[in-house]
Amino acid sequence: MTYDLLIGQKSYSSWSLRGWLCFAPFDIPVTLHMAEIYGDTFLDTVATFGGNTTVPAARTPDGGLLTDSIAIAWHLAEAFPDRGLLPTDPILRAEAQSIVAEMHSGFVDLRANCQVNLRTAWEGFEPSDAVLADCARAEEIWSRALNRSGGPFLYGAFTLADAFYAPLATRFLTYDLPMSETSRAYARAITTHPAFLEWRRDGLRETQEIARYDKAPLKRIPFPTFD
Ligand SMILES: N[C@@H](CCC(=O)N[C@@H](CS)C(=O)NCC(=O)O)C(=O)O
Repeated sequence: MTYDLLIGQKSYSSWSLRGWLCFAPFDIPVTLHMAEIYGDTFLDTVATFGGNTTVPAARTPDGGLLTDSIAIAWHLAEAFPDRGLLPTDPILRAEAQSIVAEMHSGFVDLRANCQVNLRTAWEGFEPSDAVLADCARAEEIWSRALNRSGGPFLYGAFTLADAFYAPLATRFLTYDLPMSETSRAYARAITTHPAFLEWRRDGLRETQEIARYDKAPLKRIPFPTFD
């Protein structure tokens, strides 16, 4: 009973990271397949897999095709109801689903201006007011959930909500965006989770750099690892 998941480069593909984190933290078996985002063969690889122009895409063990991260998340929550993908309390579960949906459709300025890059951090990035507004909304969502749960994740244990906010947490680190101590502790919990560490370790072995994600002339500094 193994799923197949098509992903992009691990250092850069934020939606692929979300896809992976819908499986690995919950011990759901998955075989990864690679499509190189912004590469010449990307669209052909996605089409051959059965996807629709973007990654991640997933094939279920019984032949279902899931062409969007949020469909993967909701399918797995339904298929594995006892693995803690969502909080059991109905109100918390509804709220977790709401913030996943908000992540999926929102944070446009933060996502457009601060691309995921797990290979480095940048010194001296100056966020626009629109990016800062997205940061403030993330801060609001995280602090509400973390103050209630006590952490380390939004609903205590790792859930799909954390899978969806993980790439945002890495953006705060890569671009040194303003965050409270509560959010910093959250970013630490995300980036020291074993499934994230495995993903980033593989990503650092990838040799290709995506030129459009380069923030030169900003200076490269190490991605924080909380060692
Ligand atoms: N709504 C999609 C968005 C996926 C998405 O934009 N993925 C990016 C990779 S991080 C992609 O495939 N980009 C390639 C392209 O748009 O050409 C989902 O949630 O699955």
